[in-house]
Amino acid sequence: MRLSRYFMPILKENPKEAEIVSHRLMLRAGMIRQQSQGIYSWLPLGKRVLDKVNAIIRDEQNRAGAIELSMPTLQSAELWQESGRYDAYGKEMLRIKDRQDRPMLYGPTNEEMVTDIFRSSVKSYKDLPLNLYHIQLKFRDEIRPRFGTMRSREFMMKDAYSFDLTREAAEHSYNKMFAAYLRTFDRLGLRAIPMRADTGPIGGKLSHEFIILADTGESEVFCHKDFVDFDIPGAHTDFDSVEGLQAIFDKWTSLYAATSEMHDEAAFNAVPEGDRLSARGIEVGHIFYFGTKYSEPMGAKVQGPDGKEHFVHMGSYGIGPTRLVPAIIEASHDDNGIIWPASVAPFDIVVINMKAGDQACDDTFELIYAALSKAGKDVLYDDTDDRAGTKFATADLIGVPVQIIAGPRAVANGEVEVKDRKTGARETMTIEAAINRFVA
Ligand code: P5A
Repeated sequence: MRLSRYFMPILKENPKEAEIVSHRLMLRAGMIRQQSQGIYSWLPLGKRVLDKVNAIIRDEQNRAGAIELSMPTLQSAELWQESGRYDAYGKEMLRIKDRQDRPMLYGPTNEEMVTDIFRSSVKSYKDLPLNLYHIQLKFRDEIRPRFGTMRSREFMMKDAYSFDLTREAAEHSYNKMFAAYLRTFDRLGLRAIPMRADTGPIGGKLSHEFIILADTGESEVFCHKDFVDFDIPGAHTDFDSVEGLQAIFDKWTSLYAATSEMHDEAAFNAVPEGDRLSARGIEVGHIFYFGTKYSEPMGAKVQGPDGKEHFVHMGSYGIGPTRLVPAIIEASHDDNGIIWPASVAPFDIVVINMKAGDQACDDTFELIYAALSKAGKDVLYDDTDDRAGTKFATADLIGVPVQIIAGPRAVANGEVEVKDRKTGARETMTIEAAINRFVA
């Protein structure tokens, strides 16, 4: 991508409305724009990061056996009347009428709709287990939307829904998502700790929130500090192994970890004082097992091996991609801007031509840009005629992991500088060596 032809509206000044660093940096880097309270456009740079986050989420959902579909944002009120949640959900639900005066709503979640899909076609235990997910916009008319896309009214969610014949089988489905979430957040460069959590309007008794420790987090959390160094399940985790996944779940729930709603002061005080971590955190995921809460009122049942009909046991599993992007920034930035983990960086490399218009510089950078792009790298080529200082500031602000920099003097020597955004380390090398480093 040539920066001269890209759309990346950088802000020079700190936006006054932004209270936390991630919101400030997302606005300054031209990643998002607020359209109305708690409703955002994702501009091209932000969209690239969001897509990379979603690709990792999708990859790990698929690995764990979940199947992707796509459900609409607008739902009929009827389904919610069946489950009994239409009235219970309250003011957070955006209620709409269509031209025939039929009550509709902008979905805050999809338990009812997916249960309707399930009951329309699954009739036998032989089709179970089943886990269906989508990555779709949601709307919750939050009383206090704030911190940009961290808590917005319209937001994206990956929501998965599992269906099983028995409670035991449903627990295995829960454990699959539990392990998949640990892997997902790790690949996003985050350490998320599963904590016992309140189930709120979704319901059920078994539930974990996945929390990233951060001073700007909205949740108050309490946990054993050893969680910070626990091992993440590997890429070869067997998601069909009931014992294997139970062992992962047991290990990751063996020590104290709870959000403030579930906090048990006495149990926390039993943790040795030096091991207690009482902190603030950002909830990036939340998983639930709620048994037959939706399947019973909505009549979602299958025939079991005993020939009888059984209401299916369900769970639901949410991750917030549009919250994860600012959460990653909260965890990874410095005074100059964002520092993206390579896995979600909007570009792999930014190449900075310090003197666009100078023939030798232009020729050299065209060559570097072509070679890296051909090798499959996502490259941002700063070919603008901005001052070098502006270019460096922009490159640092947008947080691309690697910068390749040169002006006329370096180019005359056949050299470029390679800068690591995270450490700030700079290395001078030949143009060929720089290309080979990232192509090999
Ligand atoms: C689980 C999947 C649910 O809605 N139903 C379907 C269940 N859970 S939840 O905890 O309410 O939300 C899941 C995740 O969505 C993100 N999230 C938000 N992100 C940005 N702004 C919001 N207002 C918002 N509300 C929820 C969070 O990551 C949450 O863990």
